[in-house]
Formats: sequence, structure tokens, C-alpha cells
Amino acid sequence: MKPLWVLPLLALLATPGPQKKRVYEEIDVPDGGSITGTVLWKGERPRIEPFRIDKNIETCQVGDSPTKPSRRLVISEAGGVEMTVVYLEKMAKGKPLFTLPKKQRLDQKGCEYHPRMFVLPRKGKLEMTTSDDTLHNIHMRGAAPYNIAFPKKGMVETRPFRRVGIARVVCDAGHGWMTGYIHVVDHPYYVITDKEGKFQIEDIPPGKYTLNAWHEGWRIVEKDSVKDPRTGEESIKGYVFSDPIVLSQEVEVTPLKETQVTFELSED
Ligand SMILES: [Cu+2]
Repeated sequence: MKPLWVLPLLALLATPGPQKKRVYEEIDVPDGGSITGTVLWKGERPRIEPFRIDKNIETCQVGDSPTKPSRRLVISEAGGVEMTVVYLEKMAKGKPLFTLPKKQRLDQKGCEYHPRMFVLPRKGKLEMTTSDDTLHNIHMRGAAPYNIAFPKKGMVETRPFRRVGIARVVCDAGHGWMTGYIHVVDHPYYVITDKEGKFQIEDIPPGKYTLNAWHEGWRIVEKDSVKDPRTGEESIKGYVFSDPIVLSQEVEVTPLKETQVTFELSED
């Protein structure tokens, strides 16, 4: 019979260690296929209320009206939905991660983020700047913790991104409509739909996959407003928007062929 002290030791050895992190493997993809498609709006187009500008009107205003059209849901004339992130789920291997640009740039111009939606590879860097002579800040929540004030036009700050996930960006300087999304990713099979809602993912190892389309959501759920005690005037500091929407479908990628896919986004 084994001495009693051996038993806990054996139990310890039998216990699986901490879950091994899935590591994306970079390989050659000589027979890769591609997926092309469109994200389309289905049904009646929602009327989206423009944002009221109640601070720094001279910098933030476009045209004559002190409002800003919402950029959260942009539908082309033909019905394509811009700025939707289309990606393959759980990729184990494929083309190199840094086929996505490793260093990217985020500008603040006319009180908007440019671009307001992008995909950054993990361990990539973001150079942030401002073209406005107005105080802004880049305040991130989620996959990155940065909160950087930009009081001076032309100033530049660069930061690394190590965590995979979505970093939501807002400006707390009285520009509640300023929102952006940084998708920090660990594989390169991510694209963003263009103005016509179109996308293309290339060099995919043949096989069956789940393809997702992520949209930020466009409804305003709540307005965070403050009242000036002297004038009684109300100004909006920020908004709470409806949750992002993820559409999924199964796709099969065959060697050197193009697979066509359509996603339909709607009000319900
Ligand atoms: Cu701002």
C-alpha cells in the first residue's frame, strides 16, 4: 500500500494545469479562399435624430445647423451598412497577424474621431492626435484603459495595445456624440465594411467557419444631461447607446475560390 502522503500528490499531478491560452499560429496559406459579401439594411430605414451641439459650436458644427448627424448607422443609397466589423470566429491558424497594419493613427477633427471604427492587431500601437483647437479627450473603456486629454492642436500620444477585445472610446469634454471603437484582435481575419456595406476577407485556409458581423448599435437609450444652475439650460454630457448587434452564419471556404455571403441588419 502506498503511503498516505502520496495520494494528494497524485491528485495534484492529475489535475489539469491552468487552461492553456489559445495561440494563433501563423502559416503559409497557398491555397486560401476568400469570402466577399455585403451587410444590407432590411426594412424601413430608421430616422435617427441628430446630436445637438451645445459646446464649441464653431469647431464642431458642420453647415448651418448646430447639430451633428449620427454616424452610428450609415446606410448607403443601395442599402449597404457601413462600419460593420466582419470577422471569422476562433481562428487557430492562418496568414500573419501583422498583415493588419501594426501602427495606426486616430485623429480628432471637427469633433469626431477619424476613423471612428478600426481593427488593431494585438501588440500594435496607436498614434493619437488632434486637428482641433478645442479640448478633447480620448477616454477608453474595455480592452484598453487610456484616458488622454488633448488640449492642443497637433499634439501626439502613442500607446501600445496588449489586450484582445473592444476598446470603446468617448470624449468627456462636452462632446457626447464623439464615440469610437477599437477592435484589438489576435488574428488578421477581420475587416470593416466600406461605404456600400461591402467586405472581403482573403487568404483563408480552406475549411468551415463561423462568420460574424458586429455592429455598434444606433439607438439612444439614455441621455446624461446636466442643468446650469444659473441659466437653467440643459446640456448633454454623454449618451448610453443600445447594445452592439452580432449576426452569425456558417460558411465554407474552398481552396482558391470566393464564397459569397450576405448579412441583413434590421430594426428588430
Ligand atoms: Cu471632444
